[in-house]
Order: sequence, then structure tokens, then C-alpha cells
Amino acid sequence: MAETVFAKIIRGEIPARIEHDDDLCLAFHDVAPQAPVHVLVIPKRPIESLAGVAADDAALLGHLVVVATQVARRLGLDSGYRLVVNCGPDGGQSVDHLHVHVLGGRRLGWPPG
Ligand code: DGP
Repeated sequence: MAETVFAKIIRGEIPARIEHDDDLCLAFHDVAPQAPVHVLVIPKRPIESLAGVAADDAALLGHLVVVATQVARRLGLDSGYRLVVNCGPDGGQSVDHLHVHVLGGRRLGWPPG
């Protein structure tokens, strides 16, 4: 797997507004926010995309979702929010390191583009 910008953020080589940091994952604000709140939750272990997930990643993936809900609560997204995981070119993935988008703070449209 090629090195991504997220690996540099994990190592602290690129600055980011960190919301959460633990042994398994990091959550930080997106550099190009698509909503008033736009945070990315990423595993510290580099997994390229959902397409590369295996059965023994289940606990890690669950942890990412739990952390995403904690971030949403902490940032006051009481009227709702959306978690998005883009996968591959058709899914709109631009960084090849699995990440969960936490989007909120405005009414989000559906269906997505
Ligand atoms: P996706 O399109 O699902 O792969 O989303 C990648 C997101 O990563 C996109 O919303 C912009 C964000 N991003 C890319 N480079 C950086 C960076 O250097 N810092 C931060 N904070 N976010 C970044």
C-alpha cells in the first residue's frame, strides 16, 4: 500500500485539528469541510479501503464507528449527522487509507451525488 497523507498526519508530520487520539484510531477535522462539522476517523493501521477489510477487522471497524458517534456527540450534532465511507473510484474515495467521514451541522441532502 502506498504511503498517504493520512500516514503523515498519524505521525504528526502534517498538522491537523485532532478531535480524538487513541491506540487504534485518530479523528481530525477535514481540510476541505463539506458541512459545518466534517471530521475524519481513521484507523492507525493502514487499511486501503473497505474493499481490503477482512473478518478480523470487525472490532476495529466497530471502534471507528463508536468513536465517530462520540465525536458527533461532543461536537453537538444533536439533531443528526451522517457517517460516510467512500470506497474506490466509483465511491468517490480520494485518499487510499480507510476513513469514516462524520458530517453534520446542516440538513444533508439525499441521495448523494
Ligand atoms: P475521500 O474523498 O472519501 O477519500 O475523502 C478524503 C478526505 O480527506 C477529503 O474530504 C479531504 C481530506 N483530506 C485530504 N488531505 C487532507 C489533509 O492533508 N488534511 C486533512 N485534515 N484532510 C485532508
